[in-house]
Amino acid sequence: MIFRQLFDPVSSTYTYLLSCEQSHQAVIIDPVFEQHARDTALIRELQLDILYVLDTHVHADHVTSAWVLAKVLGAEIVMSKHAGAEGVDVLVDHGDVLAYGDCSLQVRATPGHTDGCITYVTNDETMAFTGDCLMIRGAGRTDFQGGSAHIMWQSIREQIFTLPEDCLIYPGHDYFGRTVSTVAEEKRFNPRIGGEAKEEDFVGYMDNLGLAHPKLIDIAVPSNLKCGRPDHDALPEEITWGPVTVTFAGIPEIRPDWVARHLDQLYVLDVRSPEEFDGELGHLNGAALIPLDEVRKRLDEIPHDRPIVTVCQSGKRSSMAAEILLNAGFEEVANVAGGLIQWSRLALPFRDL
Ligand SMILES: N[C@@H](CCC(=O)N[C@@H](CS)C(=O)NCC(=O)O)C(=O)O
Ligand SMILES: [Fe+2]
Repeated sequence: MIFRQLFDPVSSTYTYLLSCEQSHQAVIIDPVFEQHARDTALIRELQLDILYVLDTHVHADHVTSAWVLAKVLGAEIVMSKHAGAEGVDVLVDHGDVLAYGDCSLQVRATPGHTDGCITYVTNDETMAFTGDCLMIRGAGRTDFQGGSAHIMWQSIREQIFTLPEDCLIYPGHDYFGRTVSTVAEEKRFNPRIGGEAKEEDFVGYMDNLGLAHPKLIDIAVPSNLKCGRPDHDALPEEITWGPVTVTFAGIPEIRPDWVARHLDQLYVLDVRSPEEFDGELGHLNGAALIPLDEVRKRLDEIPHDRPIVTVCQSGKRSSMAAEILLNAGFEEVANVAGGLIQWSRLALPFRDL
């Protein structure tokens, strides 16, 4: 299985990407709105076909990107039928199974943090995505959204602690940088429900957490009850001047064949050395040469009236140049993916025929 754990540092949320190795059919669990571009870049680079976007519950602290991802990737939104959300494509309940290629996730109802909380368990029972039910050495709060410490006690004891001892626990959040635990570890060391804890110990602990409400609760809950669907169905703004995609590394890249057809409307910045510029690989018609080492001090030579595409031998130095230009305030900038090596491989023209 292909597996990635992603993090949103603002809300301390973990997002999980799970995919079947053979078919590349995949699911994403608990994606965060502000991270949708990062997540789609990774999904594109790993060539995953997202079938389902899953939210473990209606979050109170951040807005989900479920609606955006479902729209952009053509996936279906999945939530518990007890969550009360509208716009859900697949309403699931305890015992349901969601398959992606040769892999599947079993739905376990684990209410307590909210009524509609789900724990997703992989078919081999090696991983459990517990959302805000059992967390690493903690548990999701139970003081709003229909929460109940008594119900959470039951959920954890009956649905999570009954999993194999070495089953990995992947929570919805961690506020201290911890990434993963196991059933055995939490049974032993969880300070709220581990060891000899009895129900009244757990409930007493949970009822006295004394946490302030999440800062975004008044925005997040109404929005998540619509699966993060924005007003007027506004999709996130896209780059419109050319076919630019931002990579998982955060670099705006542009398709070289489009660049070849639009050379006269672009400022082509070649950042190799003068020797390479006049060397074997050649250079693009009309390209300006500023070696990468000099870009920072020669910014005033670069025009602001048209998009800039940066180019070098393999697209590495030019991606650094693109970053320098973006940081310097140039807005329409992209790196020519694969550089002149790829340009040459594609037999794109170097000069007017
Ligand atoms: N300070 C955070 C609070 C986040 C919060 O309350 N998180 C919930 C999950 S939605 C929780 O259960 N936290 C458990 C804990 O902090 O121990 C915020 O303002 O967003
Ligand atoms: Fe939550």
